[in-house]
Amino acid sequence: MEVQLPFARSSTSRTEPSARLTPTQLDFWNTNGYLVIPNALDKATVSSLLSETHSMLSSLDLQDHPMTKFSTGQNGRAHVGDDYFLTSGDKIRFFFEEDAFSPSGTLQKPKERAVNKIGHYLHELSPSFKSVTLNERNASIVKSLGFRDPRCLQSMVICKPPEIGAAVPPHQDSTFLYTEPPSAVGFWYALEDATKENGCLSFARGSHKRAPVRQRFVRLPEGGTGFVPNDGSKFPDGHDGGEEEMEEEYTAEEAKAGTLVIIHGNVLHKSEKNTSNKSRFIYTFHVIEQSGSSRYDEKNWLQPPKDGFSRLSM
Ligand SMILES: O=C(O)CCC(=O)C(=O)O
Repeated sequence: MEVQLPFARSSTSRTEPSARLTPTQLDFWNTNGYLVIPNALDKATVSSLLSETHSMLSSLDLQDHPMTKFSTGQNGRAHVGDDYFLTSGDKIRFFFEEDAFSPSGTLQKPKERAVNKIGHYLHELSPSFKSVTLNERNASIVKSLGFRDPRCLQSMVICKPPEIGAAVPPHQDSTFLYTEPPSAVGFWYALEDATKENGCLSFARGSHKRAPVRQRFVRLPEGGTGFVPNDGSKFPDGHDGGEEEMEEEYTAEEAKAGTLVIIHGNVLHKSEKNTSNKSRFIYTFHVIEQSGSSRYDEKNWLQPPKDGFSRLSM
């Protein structure tokens, strides 16, 4: 469901107005664990991010690429966890769709239609992605959600190419980006229309209040990555009170290009395979709390770059 209200603008900056969420938006967020904000990016910005994405894809050199596929670990396959992935936190790297390859391992799609995602440091290394990430407006949004020192720790373009763009199974972002206590929030910007046909997001509404973060996705001592039980806090406030097992129902949220979806780290969400002939490019980045007692540890698959995670604003 779209919450159509515009951001509440403050007059602190002429060039980049800050944007607190309105009471109606906050109410939707608190009830459902996500928020859809149409027209958050104007057409010119969307078009410049898309052309930057196309130019990154065309500059991808297959000769010296390890052909790492992005696997979410379904159907008995290992989750992606090679060195190319583990050291991508301060680089721009390309991860392929599993279905872009023949059974014998040959790439059978043009590279522009074979990449699953590009990550994970666009927010520092690409000026156009940096400017839509590290800014006062995004800082104001997360400050209205209670953040004190919000830091961006990863960013990516998810391409979901036509016909083969893989499904993303139900998950909680705090499984992958764990802080003690959990604090992750995702920003997801549609760069093209996301529809049921090309794999828009779906949410188990309200699951952020009942679904504990039971697992963490970590670097394994023997190498690679895997899921381990979470022995820390399972909800953001550190109180494990809301646990409730239930069969979840998912609500699809179609989103026009330029729409922002904000995602709570505990909310269960997913997207289906793109079986259509249209791509579904989106840009997403994640924010964690870094102030005071919030802790980010060395078990996380993603480790901070040498200067630490990026401040959302000065
Ligand atoms: O864009 C998608 O299909 C999934 C994105 C997602 O679930 C995430 O970034 O947490």
